[in-house]
Amino acid sequence: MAITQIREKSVAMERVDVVCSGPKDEEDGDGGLAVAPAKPKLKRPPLFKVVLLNDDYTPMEFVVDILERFFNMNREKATQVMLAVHTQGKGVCGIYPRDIAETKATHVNQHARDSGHPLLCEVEPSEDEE
Ligand code: TYC
Repeated sequence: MAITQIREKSVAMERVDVVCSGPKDEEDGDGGLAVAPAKPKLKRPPLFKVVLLNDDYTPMEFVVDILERFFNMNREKATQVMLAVHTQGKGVCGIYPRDIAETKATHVNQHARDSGHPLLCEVEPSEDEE
């Protein structure tokens, strides 16, 4: 006999799919209904790149300090990324969910402005998210 999903029902805080499993006379205490836990519908959040743009005026040392401070890089990694941005025009500092990416970029831009440098940090969708 075909199993027909008829509705969903909450049991002890857990969402369950309720399916009809047979004729009424096969009573099993569930009124002819078999219950199975619903598959958790979890999705990873879309990810965003935090990108640093090159300019002619921000000191290299300031950019290295930014990468250490806001992106938890060690000095060697921060220097590599700074030089990549310097030579290629832009570079990725990290990849995060949208809110974290936006907050990091805002903090970097605010710190640069407070320090009198034109450094620009932007957020863009990560490859697979576009
Ligand atoms: N081009 C800058 C200089 O020569 C250094 C620099 C690197 C600036 C990376 C910004 O995102 C940047 N002083």
